[in-house]
Amino acid sequence: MGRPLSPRALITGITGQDGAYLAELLVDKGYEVHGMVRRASTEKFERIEHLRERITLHQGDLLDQRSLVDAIRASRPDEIYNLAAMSFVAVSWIQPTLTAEFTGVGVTRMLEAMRETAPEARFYQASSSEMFGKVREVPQTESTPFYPRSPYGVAKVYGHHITVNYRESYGLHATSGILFNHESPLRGLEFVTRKITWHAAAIKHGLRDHISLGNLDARRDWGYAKDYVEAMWLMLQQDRADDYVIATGRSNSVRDCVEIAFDQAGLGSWEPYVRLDPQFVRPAEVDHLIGDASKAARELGWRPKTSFEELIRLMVDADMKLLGG
Ligand code: NAP
Ligand code: F7E
Repeated sequence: MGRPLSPRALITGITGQDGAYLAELLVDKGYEVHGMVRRASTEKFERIEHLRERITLHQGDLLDQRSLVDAIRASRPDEIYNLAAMSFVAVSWIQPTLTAEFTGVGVTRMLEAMRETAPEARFYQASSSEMFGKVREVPQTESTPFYPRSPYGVAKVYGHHITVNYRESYGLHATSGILFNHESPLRGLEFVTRKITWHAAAIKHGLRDHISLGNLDARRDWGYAKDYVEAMWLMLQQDRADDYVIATGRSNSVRDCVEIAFDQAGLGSWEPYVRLDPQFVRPAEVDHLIGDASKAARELGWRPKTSFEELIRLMVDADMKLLGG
């Protein structure tokens, strides 16, 4: 059966960084885009404000099966992108069981809702390089064994395996994208790259006089979120559901990020502004996270377009503009 000319997509987590970029990409591609949002006393839809007239929102929560079934029934999606999760690793030690519910069991709830109401749809699960944790090999591929090092990583391993299990048990078109860190001007302020670019801009504008950070030697394989949502879409255009690693294949340290950001903000040397604070050091750290995305290059034709340095510089520029009024 051919793909519909004007397909419908449902995005959970549409108010997040990736949800916003993916919604934009799908709207541009002519999709009818639906998003699932959870109720809050104050709406926080800033990232999708510019798209509000062109998307349809449905109330729902990963903890509430009824709402997931209703969101799928109402949107009748050809593609479901399950991006919703408690995504901040540091908080997963503070709320470990809630993280398991959202980030782990929430995936089963979504798959069950899809099996019941839209079994022909294609499903994307937002898996993570955090599943590799204490890495078993470098670089990591789709066949590298998992060794998660945080409650978040453990929950994502569950979400990954249940996606594969539903694919094999019920023949669902269910794909797991194993994405390494990806950042942007829409990144939450608690994540280290955005924390650094925002503070560099704030210091330059005289709004702050320092930034407190944890482990400056921590390294990650960081890419640009806009490049990565394209990979999500490409995965669901394949006839066969599968697993794909998405990464740049290069790693940089938090220190490298600080150096580039402070240079871009025109602050010169960063040392006088950076304080080390143990509250930002994790109970367990992950080392040597470097992804090998050659399967995605071969089968999807996907390659990262934006280097780490370009990414941090564009994030600083965006924060300079944001704070400069
Ligand atoms: P994000 O900015 O933190 O967005 C998370 C989204 O999930 C938000 O829209 C949030 O809604 C929603 N959400 C959280 N709990 C929910 C619940 N119980 N019910 C319904 N919605 C809920 O995350 P992101 O960076 O865009 O990441 C998207 C996904 O990819 C996540 O699953 C993340 O774990 C995964 N991932 C991210 C990266 C990365 O580097 N960014 C790498 C690998 C995997 P509110 O706005 O209401 O809070
Ligand atoms: O930390 C170190 C910290 O919080 C990166 C999520 O999107 O990517 C993200 O998880 C590194 C860590 O991201 C601070 O110890 C130092 O080593 O930006 P982060 P993360 O934990 O890698 C993965 C792939 C996901 O799936 C997640 O959803 O930076 N670090 N000092 C710090 N980190 C923070 N947040 N704050 C600091 O002050």
